[in-house]
Amino acid sequence: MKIFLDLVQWRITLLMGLCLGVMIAPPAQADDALVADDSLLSSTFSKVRIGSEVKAVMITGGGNGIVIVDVKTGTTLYEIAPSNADLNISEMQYSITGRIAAVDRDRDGLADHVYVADLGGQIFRFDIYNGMTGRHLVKGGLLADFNGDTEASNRRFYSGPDVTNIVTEGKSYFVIAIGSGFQYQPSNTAVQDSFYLLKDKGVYIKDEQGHYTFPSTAIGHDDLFDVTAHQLTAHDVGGLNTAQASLQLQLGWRIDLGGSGEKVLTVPIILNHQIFFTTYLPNSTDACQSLINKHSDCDFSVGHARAYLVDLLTGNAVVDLNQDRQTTSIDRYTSLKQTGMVSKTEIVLNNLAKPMVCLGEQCSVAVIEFDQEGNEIPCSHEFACLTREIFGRFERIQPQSWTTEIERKP
Ligand SMILES: [Ca+2]
Ligand SMILES: [Ca+2]
Repeated sequence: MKIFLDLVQWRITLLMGLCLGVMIAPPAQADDALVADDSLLSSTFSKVRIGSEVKAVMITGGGNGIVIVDVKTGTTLYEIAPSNADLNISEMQYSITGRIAAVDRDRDGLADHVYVADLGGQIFRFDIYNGMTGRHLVKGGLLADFNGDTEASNRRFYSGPDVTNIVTEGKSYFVIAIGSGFQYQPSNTAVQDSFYLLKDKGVYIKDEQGHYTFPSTAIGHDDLFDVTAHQLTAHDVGGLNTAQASLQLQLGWRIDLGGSGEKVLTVPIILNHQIFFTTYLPNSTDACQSLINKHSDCDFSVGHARAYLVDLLTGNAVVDLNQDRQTTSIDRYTSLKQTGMVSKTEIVLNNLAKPMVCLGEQCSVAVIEFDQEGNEIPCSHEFACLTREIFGRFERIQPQSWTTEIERKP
């Protein structure tokens, strides 16, 4: 996925996708802008302070571990691995190929938390204690493990998470949005893949040593509230209250993807308290078999894609996409016209009056438009209905306050 936001005073270029890097550069640093290419893979760029020295760093997945590299000298400053590293984490037994999300929680330009996901369906958080030196610079551990013991639950994260800070009703926590999918077997239908929204409260709770805390055991697939059936729209008040209470108590929600072999292969985007993500669905065996029976070719490698837009806190559909006057689970997504995987997702914001969202060859306006009399112009088709909700009434997004990793309630 790519987002471009070009403003006179300010520039963000955010490049995400199967191979990705992230650069967020205010104008003073624009000349140092790092351009993402395939070689950057899971890398993210930030700054850390070691002792009194501020260093520009690349944080990158290397095999089963992570290294923090000084971008000026190429020196490895810190290594996290299963063993023989500055920080040893025994659970790091799987490759890290997806985006690494770095969060600067106090906006001082220094990264404070780093989230990574691996091919074993695990999610880790690492906390950077800026100003410390040696092994004390980073602490961290396992947050969640969404991989089970069966073929159906063998979930993997090839692409990384998006992370944001939630401040609501006096409660503060981070949320991590991520979807699972076996990228190297796109036609696989044996795994039940899911989309997850995980709450991380440990970034607001410190232990007696002053360190951020972790769950005593990793959060699992069944620990999250299953919103697949869209119970949060129940018409009976009792059912609705029960569902809302359960959601409040649990450490997040999950949607078990409903299409045969449906999987997430790209990084989601959290924006405007919604999550925008795409899925890939392979051609089904049945569909192929019927073609083969008719002596036609069937290419298993070409499936199709869906675009989802869901509410950040509930996983619910945000708009009645198919316009049948009820908002249900199928209003979460629209099927894209293109066949195959979405390799390139773009939100193009270089025209502030009319930003566009493009998924593959399909483009549509990303804001709600009004006619000259101030009446809302209705959306014309499902994809248009979905994309225009991404920014809604665009002026609510204040460029100076918006970053991809931190989102606060207006
Ligand atoms: Ca910071
Ligand atoms: Ca509907």
